[in-house]
Amino acid sequence: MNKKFPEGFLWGGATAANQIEGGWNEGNKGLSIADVLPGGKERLKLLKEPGFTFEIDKEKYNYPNHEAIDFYHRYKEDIALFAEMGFKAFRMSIAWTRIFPNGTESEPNEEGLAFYDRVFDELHKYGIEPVVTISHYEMPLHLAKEYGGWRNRELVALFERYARAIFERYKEKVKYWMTFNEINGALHFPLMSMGFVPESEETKYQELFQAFHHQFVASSLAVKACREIIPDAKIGCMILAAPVYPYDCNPENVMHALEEERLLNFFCADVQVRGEYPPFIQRVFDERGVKLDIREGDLELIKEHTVDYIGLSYYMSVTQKKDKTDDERILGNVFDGVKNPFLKASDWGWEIDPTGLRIILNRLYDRYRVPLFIVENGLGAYDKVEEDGSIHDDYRIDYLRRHIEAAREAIADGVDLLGYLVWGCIDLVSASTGEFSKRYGLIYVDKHDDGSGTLERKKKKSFYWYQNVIATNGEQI
Ligand code: BGP
Repeated sequence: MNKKFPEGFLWGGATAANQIEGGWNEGNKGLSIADVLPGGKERLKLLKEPGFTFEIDKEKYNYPNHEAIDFYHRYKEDIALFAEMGFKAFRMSIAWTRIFPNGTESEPNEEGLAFYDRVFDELHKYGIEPVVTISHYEMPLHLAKEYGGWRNRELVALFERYARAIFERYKEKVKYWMTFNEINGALHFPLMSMGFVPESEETKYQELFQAFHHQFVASSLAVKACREIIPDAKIGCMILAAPVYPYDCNPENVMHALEEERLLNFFCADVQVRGEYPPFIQRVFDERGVKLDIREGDLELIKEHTVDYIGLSYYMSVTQKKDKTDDERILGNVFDGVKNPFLKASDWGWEIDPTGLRIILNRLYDRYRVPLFIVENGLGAYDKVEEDGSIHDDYRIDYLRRHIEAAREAIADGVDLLGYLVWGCIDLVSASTGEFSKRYGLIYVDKHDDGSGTLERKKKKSFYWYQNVIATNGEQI
């Protein structure tokens, strides 16, 4: 049995523009959704509340994404550290607002384009392959405020213009692309990726699924453009992957888990990989009063321009029970599931389940037969800096080791896996809470929830551990 990682396996780390760059108003960058999201508990609340105002109120809130970890100015130092760890690949996103500040301009912003040229050149200097997400949990604020986000069909053409501009500019430098980060995550947090919070419970699903449809069409147009402009590129979708388990063998719970699994893991991937809406979704639409406005040619476009691979994030599994009491619910999880008695949770209530990674990789590969790419996995934890400056994050090493082992098992099961990227390889702003204290990094950044800190970078114990994992191509973990 082959229990090795293949030659050329893409080891590395992953980030997103708004969570690392800072420089929120430099280089002619426009305001993005991420720039108006406050840090801390407020963020979680606002993400779900209808009537979000999109105003910056510095008296009331702090805005962690404004400076983030200042990658905008420190990218050389950071990339040198990634190279020291031996990264083969680095996932980052392009901020749409650096290229089209409002999203509606007819020409791209040269300063923004030039910034990413410098970043890609720096990566190539060390032989690191950039893996680029076109839209990672942010969009021009103008499009959210004035257009209503992805509910508006006009965004399709604006996104295509943006995608074409970056393919043209970076065709020699970027060969791995993904369209929308965690496209399916919008079922839970639409504000960041879709630019709106549904107006009411009654209209929620109509708004969400129509916005999904627009993103699917936009994604297909991007795939089409990518094939024309960069024929040797690979372009993927990106989903938040979490296997759904039934709480027990009560068939009612098994059926409920199956329905949840389809919606969470398979709905978007079916459209983007198989090129068609799955049969099960019609019932969901009927039960939730959804009537899609599908224009002529949309379904053909979706059918013809499917993705090459599935990028996925993996943090937890979800356990489902049809009727759950409040006591059974797991608090803090992104999903409304019940506690799994076999699993422990992180400090943020995310249930840690390495075998779940093997399960979901198998389920996805069984269903789609296209290469998979783990483009996010990691542990958000509180780190302590010792007096001598060292950081002993053995809990993170343990987490990563067990997940990499699970990935290796999945490869032995026959799964075609392109690579493994540690989420937040350098500490960054948490997407869901806006905190700095929820740290994922192998590299520590001296920046704190109240905005203080020198921004100094320090290597954690996990830095050295991962360096060895990569050097041995996963033989020593
Ligand atoms: C994914 C997002 C990332 C990232 C990660 C960790 O959902 O794609 O942007 O932030 O989750 O989540 P958090 O930052 O909320 O801990």
